[in-house]
Amino acid sequence: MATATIKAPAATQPAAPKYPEQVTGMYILARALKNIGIDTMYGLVGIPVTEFAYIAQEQNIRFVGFRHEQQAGMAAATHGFLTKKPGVLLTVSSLGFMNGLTATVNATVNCYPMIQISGSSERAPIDLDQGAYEGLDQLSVAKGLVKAAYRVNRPEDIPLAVARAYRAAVSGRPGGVYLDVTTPCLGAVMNRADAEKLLFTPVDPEPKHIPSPESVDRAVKLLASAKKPVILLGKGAAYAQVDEKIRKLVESTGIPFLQMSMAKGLMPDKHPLSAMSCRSTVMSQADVVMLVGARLNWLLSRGHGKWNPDGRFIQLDIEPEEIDCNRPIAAPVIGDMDSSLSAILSGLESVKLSMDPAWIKALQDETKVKNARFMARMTGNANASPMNHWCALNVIKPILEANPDVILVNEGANTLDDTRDAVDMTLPRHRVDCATWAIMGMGMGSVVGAAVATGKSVVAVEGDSAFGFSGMDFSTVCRFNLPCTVVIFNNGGIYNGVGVNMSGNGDPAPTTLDVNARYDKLGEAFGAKTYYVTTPDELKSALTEAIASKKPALIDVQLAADSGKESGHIGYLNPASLQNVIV
Ligand code: ADP
Ligand code: TZD
Ligand code: MG
Repeated sequence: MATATIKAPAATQPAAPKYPEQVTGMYILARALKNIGIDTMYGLVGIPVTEFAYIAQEQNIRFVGFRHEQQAGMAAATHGFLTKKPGVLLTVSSLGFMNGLTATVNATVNCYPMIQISGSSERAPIDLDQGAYEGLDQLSVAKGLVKAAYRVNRPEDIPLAVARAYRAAVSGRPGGVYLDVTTPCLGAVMNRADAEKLLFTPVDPEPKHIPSPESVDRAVKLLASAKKPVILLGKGAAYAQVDEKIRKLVESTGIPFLQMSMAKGLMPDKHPLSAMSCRSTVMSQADVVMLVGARLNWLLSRGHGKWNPDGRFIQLDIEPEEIDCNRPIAAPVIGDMDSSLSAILSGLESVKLSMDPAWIKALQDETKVKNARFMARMTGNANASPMNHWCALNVIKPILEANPDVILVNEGANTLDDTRDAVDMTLPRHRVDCATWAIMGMGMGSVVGAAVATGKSVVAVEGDSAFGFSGMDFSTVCRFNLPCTVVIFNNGGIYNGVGVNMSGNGDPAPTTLDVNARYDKLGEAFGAKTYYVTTPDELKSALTEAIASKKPALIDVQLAADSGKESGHIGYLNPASLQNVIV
């Protein structure tokens, strides 16, 4: 393809300040963020935050500019999950704020620490509803949806406001925090020396929370009494970065484990104690379940359904209100994961476990059978033409497993469920997906956030519908020249491309998208290396080359339109399915 190279004009950023002894609120905000350890900001600029972003860059805060605030927010959230430090999102007022808020609320739901900083209009015309530029009472909108929300009106309050936002994001159960900074506050001028004196480093922003000895004792005794125990690891355990203690808990007790989607790799999925392939058996038979940073929410049938009604639960969590939310918890241990695991590990030293050795043997035997069945399903589809999800995953699985340090981002319905089940993870915090809310549209933001926060390579496996929510921000992957490969499973629709519009009016069905779309052309527009693949061999060589290149790449994988079932693995959540209604 012939491309014209347009030369950028000379720099357009603001000149050096004329009065260096005077500084603005924007400067103080940048200094306060830098001072507290924020080195990256994701966002999308315009009035009133453009100059602030320039100043932040000048202060060596990396600014990663996006095409849509939601994606910038998904990047900040992913940054928070992977690093245990709040990711920061910068938005303009009103719609920019609203676009970003979706991601901040999603971060709150998922317990990722992040801070959304938004410029806002001056108070007086907002409060009297007088039609201010991009006028919206943003603080009121954010409150109630996020973990904490603050507004800062005076430049001298900025360092405190930043410290409070940081503390709120990372302490206790992590979450999304909103910080509203008014236009007058951003522009207000202060004496530089006075401003510098306000900067401070907060003491102990993420305090330890030591569990009570009684709660630990109760949990240890219950675990020791179990004949068929299981340890269930969630993304809170992955987030807490206590990998060695988790390994010790599993290996010193020999108790089998399950891992929730984003906890995969905390223990290697292929570990001999992994019961991942016998989830139903574990749910129905375990007599003691130890939840480690996992909630008993819809992803675990809210503690009912297949679960053994007589099973008893131990739950390690930092959030006391989580306990008993769906089912009585016999042994809650409230504390930060590091402290709780330390206490449990030392408690376990003086007890004898009663686990039945036949339990492990039965699970390992079942694992062998189930894994063989799973592999037969993949290899049985190896030559499908056109390709289907399993055929494509049969190629992708060994490549990703041979590159364990690549972070896997994953969204879609069948694309999500099948990829999660197919690709074994080896390392902690190497899988980021649509998580607790099962939202589409975390893709490109998470790809950018993961690559920027860790410096690692990223591969995203995206359904064609899922990709559509964030596709334009593939341009951000390219602009920042990140080592990321985006793989799109194009089956032409939401779940598949064979939906039927029963009116016969010629419109596409509600689930139908574009099975003939050439997503690779979209990648070409931004200068990425692109591939359009129709066979397993083409996919193999494209993915291998793309990962090795450490450059932006996009692979459009042509699937059959009938590949994939409605709602993937969770069709039972549809209203008619819940009522067993047929039509
Ligand atoms: P999953 O979806 O993997 O099951 P969830 O997001 O439902 O995981 O649960 C994560 C849990 O981990 C939350 O209840 C949260 O309060 C808890 N958590 C997060 N960070 C910590 C921590 N540092 N120490 C203890 N618990 C934590
Ligand atoms: N909108 C948002 C924000 N989140 C959602 N989860 C949905 C809509 C509904 N939805 C799903 O739950 S999965 C999905 C949608 C639109 C897309 C599935 O299609 P896909 O994957 O192309 O991404 P498969 O492989 O075709 O199933
Ligand atoms: Mg699809």
